[in-house]
Amino acid sequence: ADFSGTWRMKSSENFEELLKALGVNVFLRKIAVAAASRPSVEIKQQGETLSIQTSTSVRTTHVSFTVGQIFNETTVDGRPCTSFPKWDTDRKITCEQTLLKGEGPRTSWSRELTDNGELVLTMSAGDVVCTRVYERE
Ligand code: RET
Ligand code: NA
Repeated sequence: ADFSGTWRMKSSENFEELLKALGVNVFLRKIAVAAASRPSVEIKQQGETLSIQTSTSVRTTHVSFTVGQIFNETTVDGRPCTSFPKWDTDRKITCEQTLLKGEGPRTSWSRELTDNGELVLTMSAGDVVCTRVYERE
């Protein structure tokens, strides 16, 4: 599967609930939700190595990882963690996160390329799952 491309978000469910589950207060949540409604996502992939830049007006993240290898990133609320991405199917990567310090709900994400060429991102915190669907720009 090739995740490469520039992606535009079509739909998002439960993003605010996700931040709430992570303990982000209502003031910061509203700012984050507004910003995250118009992300720009650029993915470059070479083999099993992906580079993903997610840009919003208030926060831009860049991660680079190889599937099957532990790497450092931050949770969606900005806490440093280690992440372990694995192939779930040949079109879906799932990644469990472990906080470097402190306590919090279990977090993970997945990215899947669907049959119709969309990218589905899920982000989980405890029982809460946020689902964001992207199409190529
Ligand atoms: C935090 C808390 C502190 C204040 C702000 C935040 C903003 C987060 C944003 C996240 C966007 C995430 C996306 C993820 C994947 O698609 C860190 C929650 C402002 C804007 C777009
Ligand atoms: Na997004």
